[in-house]
Amino acid sequence: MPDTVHVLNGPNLNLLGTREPEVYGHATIADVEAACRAACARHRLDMVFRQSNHEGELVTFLQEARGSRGVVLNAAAYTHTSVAIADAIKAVGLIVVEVHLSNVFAREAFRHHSYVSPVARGVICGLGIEGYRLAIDALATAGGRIS
Ligand code: CA2
Repeated sequence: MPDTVHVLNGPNLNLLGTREPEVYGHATIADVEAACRAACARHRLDMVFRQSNHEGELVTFLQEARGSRGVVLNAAAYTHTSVAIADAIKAVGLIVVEVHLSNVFAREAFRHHSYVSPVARGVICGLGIEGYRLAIDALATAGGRIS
């Protein structure tokens, strides 16, 4: 289990590649999964890749990531609203790398605040699908858990 990375995706990310390509690019969620799988394989890490449109389900996914190497989390809109997701990250005590495809700081003011960032090890935004790969590289080399 410590050799598994969980890649968790929040609401509407299942629609990637179908709308707003100027914001989110042309990659589909299947492309994101394939890129993550290749990155994990390079580091000989197993991967669990999940997407949900439901806040509580994302909380469950985080709880199920206990014991893993870490979590790459794009909580999508819940980033900006969810105390429950922040609490779950604290509760599981894992390394979480927060990822956003778009540069949230170049967008609307409501996207500038994240409930996830204060409980994340690091944050990557604005680099598109590449951000997921960078987050996996970071988890592959980051040692241990957050105590
Ligand atoms: O940039 C990101 O990755 C975001 O997490 C994406 C979220 C947004 O609420 C965050 O502020 C930033 C939105 C994901 C919605 O994805 C769509 C994909 C295709 C078409 C429409 C929405």
